[in-house]
Amino acid sequence: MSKTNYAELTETARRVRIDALKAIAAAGSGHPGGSLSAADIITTLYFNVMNIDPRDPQMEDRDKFVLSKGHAVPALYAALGERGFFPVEDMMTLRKIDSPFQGHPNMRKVPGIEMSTGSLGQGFAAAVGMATANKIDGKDGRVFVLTGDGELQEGIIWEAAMSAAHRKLDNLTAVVDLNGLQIDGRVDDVMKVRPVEGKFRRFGWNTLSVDGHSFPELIEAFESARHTKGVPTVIIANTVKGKGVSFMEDQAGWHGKAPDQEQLAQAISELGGDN
Ligand SMILES: Cc1ncc(C[n+]2csc(CCOP(=O)(O)OP(=O)(O)O)c2C)c(N)n1
Ligand SMILES: [Mg+2]
Repeated sequence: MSKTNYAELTETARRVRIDALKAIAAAGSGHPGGSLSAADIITTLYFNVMNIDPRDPQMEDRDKFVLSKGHAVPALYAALGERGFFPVEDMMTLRKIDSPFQGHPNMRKVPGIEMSTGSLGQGFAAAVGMATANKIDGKDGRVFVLTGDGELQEGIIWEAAMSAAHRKLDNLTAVVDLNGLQIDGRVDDVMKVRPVEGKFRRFGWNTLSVDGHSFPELIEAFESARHTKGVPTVIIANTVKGKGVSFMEDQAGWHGKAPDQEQLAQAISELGGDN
């Protein structure tokens, strides 16, 4: 894919959203809201930014992505499948007993998954460790980590953030999926985490703020992060939970609920059809 083929990225993200929703509907459980809000960020990483090879998932010096908000894994399975790590149909066994495609990512079961996550906050800290290891080992690979805004309420995030700045981890780029909602309501009501950008800046990070559904803005931010030396970068991605499906958008009720067949059909039609 050429660096600026936004139409192709849009089409890929459309398929990622549909794959994710189909798998969640087939499972009868899962997390559509956070999968849809992260779909454009994850698509940008896997189809534009990251140095990876689906034929060689363990490639030396590859870039690594950690989905710290592990519940959004349907979007990650879909991106990995669309990118060629495995046939996309395989992920339709989501959450079934004995399937490698469980409701949270398992690095021992699915090619392309770099870290097992699900307990919020831990993936972020693991990514700081992975970026530290690359520095110590002199490896070129970069580390990317995606966290939710509700997830920022976890204390481990801020210890790891402090450590990343202290260690000058300019090979680490974090993205915050700032959709304003968590499991059961607005982040502002449960426990306010704003101002997110100001907090990270005070913790010594380079900060950028983008529309998390704009491929040009995301690509420019990742490029700017790559060229920022001596400090880690966080990209605050302003997103809509449930993005792309009218009845799921900005609704906490769609955090962890599967669509039924009728709702799935409507969602797929709103996303432009199953092709
Ligand atoms: C340590 C921990 N506490 C609680 C949960 C349960 N949980 C799963 S998702 C979620 C809300 C996360 O909200 P946010 O990070 O904003 O994710 P998003 O809106 O992107 O789905 C919670 C509390 C968890 N997975 N881990
Ligand atoms: Mg959120």
